[in-house]
Amino acid sequence: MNKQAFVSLLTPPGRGAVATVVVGGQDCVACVAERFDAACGRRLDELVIDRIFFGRWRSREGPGEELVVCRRSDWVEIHGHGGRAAPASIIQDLVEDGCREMAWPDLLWQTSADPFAAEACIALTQARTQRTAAILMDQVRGALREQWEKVIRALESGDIPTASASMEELTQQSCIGLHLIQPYRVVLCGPPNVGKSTLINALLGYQRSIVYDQPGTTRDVLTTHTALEGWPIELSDTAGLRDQASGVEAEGVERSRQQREKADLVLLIYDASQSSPEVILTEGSGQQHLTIYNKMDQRSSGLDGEGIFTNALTGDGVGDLVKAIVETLVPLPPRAGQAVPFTHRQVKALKASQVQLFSDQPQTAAAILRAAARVGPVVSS
Ligand SMILES: Nc1nc2c(ncn2[C@@H]2O[C@H](COP(=O)(O)OP(=O)(O)OP(=O)(O)O)[C@@H](O)[C@H]2O)c(=O)[nH]1
Ligand SMILES: [Mg+2]
Repeated sequence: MNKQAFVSLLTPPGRGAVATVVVGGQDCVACVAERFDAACGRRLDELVIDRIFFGRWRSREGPGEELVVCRRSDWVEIHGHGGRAAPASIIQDLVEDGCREMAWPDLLWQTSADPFAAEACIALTQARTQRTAAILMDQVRGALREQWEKVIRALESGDIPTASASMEELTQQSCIGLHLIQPYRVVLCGPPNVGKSTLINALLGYQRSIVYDQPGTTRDVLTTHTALEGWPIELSDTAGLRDQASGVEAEGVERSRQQREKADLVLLIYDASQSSPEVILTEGSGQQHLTIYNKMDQRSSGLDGEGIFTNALTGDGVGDLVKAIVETLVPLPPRAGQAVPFTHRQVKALKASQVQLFSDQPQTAAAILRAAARVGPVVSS
């Protein structure tokens, strides 16, 4: 018989000492009570909330297992053996008893009063740096919700200047917010043999790309993940660009072009030992780029180009390059506690609301924001 209860595995799949299964919903205590015998002899509904109790799980198949149960005010946690099989068997027992199994993000989404906090918790599991995690933690604590509500109040009361200024600030921050999980794409390109691969290795701090003193060494696009000043970055090394390339090399040049088109920032690398390096144009004008002259140790006296000078072999100038990359990608990092929209769902709602505001429909703009601040059935990232 179906119960008003759901069950979810909270710990990630794979090896682990302990797995945590959570049972929620109106009938959660009754469901767990059917299976759990506390060693102290008391029934689950008599157990003190927020205290852990050791006992035995009675499984339909097999001998069951010894585990720990903790009754919370709205749900029950079961902490048992880790791995895949042990929690799967507990979940199966509960599903057979009438509980509904739910993926943990859906559980979080459906049980949270604040969808922004729920989305931030989900995103936190994918945050790769402390800096991005700290920004998401601010949203868990309510930064985005507060600002969102401020905009709604301003729209509803007709305070349009405050509403549009706050929305503009949110829109600016969303450019960063959408890169808290998805890294910025930075693509290195330039003529053959200028030191692109050596520079990638210098940025990463280890030998990822093959370096060789002959042109045409890198053929395919090679991507690597790193973090610069706490911002997640995907670095792509590409084949040296030259017009006469043919065969495999020509394919590499074409892939390099495709990679550049997807980039958030293109690093154009030139050889500082040449007085007039061949100019490379970035297709798709308006694409952000930085000009770098590598091999500054062999700098030609005839070179008068402007850019960042590096020596990829010694690391000289690489710090300036990192600084320039970060300042270009993240010109206005959020202040501590600032509201940052970070999912496409939030940004879509914000844009739709702004469109209504521009069309002189503040009440509709407010309604769109209000709808996006309510918990819905679908989780989108
Ligand atoms: N003197 C000097 N040599 C460098 C510097 N950076 C790279 N090199 C050398 O330049 C040569 C080419 O380096 P790579 O990093 O393979 O150059 P690339 O641009 O990736 O070359 P392709 O993949 O063939 O397009 C190697 O012998 C490097 O050791 C530098 O700053 N100064
Ligand atoms: Mg290379």
